[in-house]
Amino acid sequence: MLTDPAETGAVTIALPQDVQGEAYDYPEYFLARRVHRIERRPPTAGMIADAVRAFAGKRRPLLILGGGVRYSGAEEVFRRFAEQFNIPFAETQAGKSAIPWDHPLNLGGIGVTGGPAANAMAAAADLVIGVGTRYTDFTTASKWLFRGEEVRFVNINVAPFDAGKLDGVKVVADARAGLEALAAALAAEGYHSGYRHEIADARAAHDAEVDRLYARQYRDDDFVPEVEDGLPWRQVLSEFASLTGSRLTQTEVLGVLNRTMADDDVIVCAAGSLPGDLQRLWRARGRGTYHMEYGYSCMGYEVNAALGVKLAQPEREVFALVGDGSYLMSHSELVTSLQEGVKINVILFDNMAFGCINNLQIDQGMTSFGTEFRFRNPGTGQLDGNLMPIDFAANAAAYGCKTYRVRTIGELEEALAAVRRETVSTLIDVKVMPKTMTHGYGAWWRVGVPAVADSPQVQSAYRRLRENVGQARQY
Ligand SMILES: Cc1ncc(C[n+]2csc(CCOP(=O)(O)OP(=O)(O)O)c2C)c(N)n1
Ligand SMILES: [Mg+2]
Repeated sequence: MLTDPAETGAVTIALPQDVQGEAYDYPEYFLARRVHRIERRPPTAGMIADAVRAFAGKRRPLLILGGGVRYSGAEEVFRRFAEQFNIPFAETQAGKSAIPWDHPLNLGGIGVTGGPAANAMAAAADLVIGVGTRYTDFTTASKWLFRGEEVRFVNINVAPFDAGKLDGVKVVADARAGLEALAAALAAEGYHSGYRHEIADARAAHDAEVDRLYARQYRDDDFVPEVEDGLPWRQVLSEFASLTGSRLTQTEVLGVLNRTMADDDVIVCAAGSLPGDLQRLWRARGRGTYHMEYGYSCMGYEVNAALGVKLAQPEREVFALVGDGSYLMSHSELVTSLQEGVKINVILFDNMAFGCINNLQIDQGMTSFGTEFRFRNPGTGQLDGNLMPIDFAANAAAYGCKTYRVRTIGELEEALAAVRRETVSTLIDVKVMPKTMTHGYGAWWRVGVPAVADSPQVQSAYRRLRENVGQARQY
């Protein structure tokens, strides 16, 4: 099964302790050498004919570049397909960095954590061609994103389960083989999209937004954070600034990282507000330089996976981008990296919060509850005391890492230059202001909200939920 591209994946083998000590005489043939050929599954003529029919009369097609494009080594074929028929493409988390950000057809990230270009084009698309995508809840904005009256789907995927999603035309095939066959058939039909200036316009709007966010700086008097919600953020930001001495915004820090990293440096990330910010803002230049765990968005993956990436690609500089919450959940392989002499770099974004969950709970009608890292207040008995400062640099230094404390852009630039010269693992403890991550762009995410509640805010969040569910596709 693991040699099947559709079924492959991580495996856990759990043996009871007593079984591990037992002996068993396996027949020799069981251990005989076997060669498993990993074939590129070709599409059938019938599948391609169905797919070509779905293109008929479609003027506003949109490609989705999923992780399968990378796993199949289909990057170049995908790029040529897009260029040949003038079809823009949107990136999923797993697909990002297959094709550089500045390709004229690249619209950037799509979905709940996507940006303005891809989401606007998705809303207007009349045909979506998903290549190697699982159409997760995030990519489809809980099936709400694609709202063109006539929109249909063509899905190239080795997994039949995924190929059938959104009532699509199923091209159950390897991404590269499927795209090659479809390109030949579409060329024979003389297909071409109907776009004129729309792609360049959408890209320009997206780029301007990224530039704006990379330049976002805090000012004491008139600053309004990107996530302007019901948290008393004015108070929280000034408390944060006086406690840490930092006035850095998360998006300006990402701008500096993007500008200073080498084209083949790898970034690793998984959970918190960073995946959304990175899918929207990260300008990936080198192929395979963006490694995001977004199957489960599992907190604690970042530091540990960075070690795995470094073992696989020792010639590259590897950076784990991790929130304070995720770092606290698990970072134990930092110690392993020191033990093994395998250098990784951790860039820790400390906003003293489960920031994205704080945003989410307030957006769903709650007040801030247990998601800011605050001391328990003896007066109220609640977790609403002062913010709890943690010296993460001291924590990693105790293990033996080289560490840096960052509160200004100057300190950040110095630290980024310094870590490249190090041979041991490093940690940069960057204090970033709460609420300065990006917000959403023309997407929605289905989150459970109580149907019955006293709070008018929760009642209205529930009404919004029902409205959006009503607009989403059923299947
Ligand atoms: C193992 C695990 N538990 C819980 C969650 C739900 N969750 C997603 S992000 C998050 C908080 C992340 O906080 P932090 O790492 O500080 O990132 P921030 O949102 O502040 O940027 C939680 C609890 C998860 N994704 N994975
Ligand atoms: Mg945090």
